[in-house]
Amino acid sequence: MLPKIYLEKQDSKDFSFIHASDLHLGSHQYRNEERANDFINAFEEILTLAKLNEVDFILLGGDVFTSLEMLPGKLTRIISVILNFKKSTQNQIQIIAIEGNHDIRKFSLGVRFRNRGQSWLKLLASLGMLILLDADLNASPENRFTLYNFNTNSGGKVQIKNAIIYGTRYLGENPKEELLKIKEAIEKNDGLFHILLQHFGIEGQMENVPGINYKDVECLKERINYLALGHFHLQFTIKNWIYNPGSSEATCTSDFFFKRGIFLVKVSYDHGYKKEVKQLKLLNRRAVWINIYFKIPFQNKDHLKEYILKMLEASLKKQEPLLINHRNHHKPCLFLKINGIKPYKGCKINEKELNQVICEKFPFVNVKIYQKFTEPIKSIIKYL
Ligand SMILES: [Mn+2]
Repeated sequence: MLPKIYLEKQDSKDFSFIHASDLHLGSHQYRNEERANDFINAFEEILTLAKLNEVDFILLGGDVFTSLEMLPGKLTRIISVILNFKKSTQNQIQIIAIEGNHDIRKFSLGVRFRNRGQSWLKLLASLGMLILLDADLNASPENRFTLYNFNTNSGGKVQIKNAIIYGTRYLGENPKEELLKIKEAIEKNDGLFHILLQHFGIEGQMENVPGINYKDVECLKERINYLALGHFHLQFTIKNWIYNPGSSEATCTSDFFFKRGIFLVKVSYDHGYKKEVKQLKLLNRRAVWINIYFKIPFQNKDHLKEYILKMLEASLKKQEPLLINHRNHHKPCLFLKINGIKPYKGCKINEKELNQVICEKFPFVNVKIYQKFTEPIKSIIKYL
């Protein structure tokens, strides 16, 4: 049975929701405190946007957590963010999630824990803090998606107003057969708006990243009004029925270049369902790229460091208006590319140390250093 609040709101066939994915909570937590908090801030921003737009529910398409390893302080903050949200919205906006491949990943040893069935999402669901959809695809078609039970905190589908949301855990890289099983189990003519929450990518949407062939997904189209995906960190939509919002914060360098964000979806009913999908951008931390060229082969460590700092200062002077005028008040991430002539052996750059020195002197939260040099002798010969 649905909580009372939904029964009261059942009258209207119109509803709205937010679709986000790949939040990767827990990223950077061992290396950089501020960057680790960015991911929780993005989650908090999603919840705030849900509240401001008075949506009926929030969908999280998996990879909510980046691995099974989670520091207690970070989990404490995540729980308090959810509790505050629930309190301030009188528990009217449900958070509905599925597990992605990262939610079941043990990061440090690369061991997959899929068979042990543990995840932080399961913990949050068992505490009633969110709805974790997890269908049993091995059951008979009518028992695959059981209606979510708010007493046992389990089930494969949940109805909110006229939306019915179906969801499964991560099904692997090529869940062709599972998709047919899902299709079989989805009711045909119940008059509801069908959403399927899944964690997989579609082939061709990201260069050199494997995904499922669209033809294998297409079988779902006749049963699904909105296929809510997660997995690819790049945002994409296909033929007005497949939606992938992209990661909520940049998890790696390439994410900084991707179009990413969340979808705000409004569904109205007038002799059939009509959906309006709006892309919203989140206030993510920004990145700055600076390139430094070594014209000489450095022989002295201090000279090398001084040179980098001097060049950085000069380069930042030019970029200063850019740094100040941005709507995001956070200090940016710096991507520092160093190339030119290779320093001598005793002059190797200690990236950890250089990161620290730069962050102390300049307004950056973190520095990622890329070094690409040409051999000193070869380059000299070239100029002889
Ligand atoms: Mn992901």
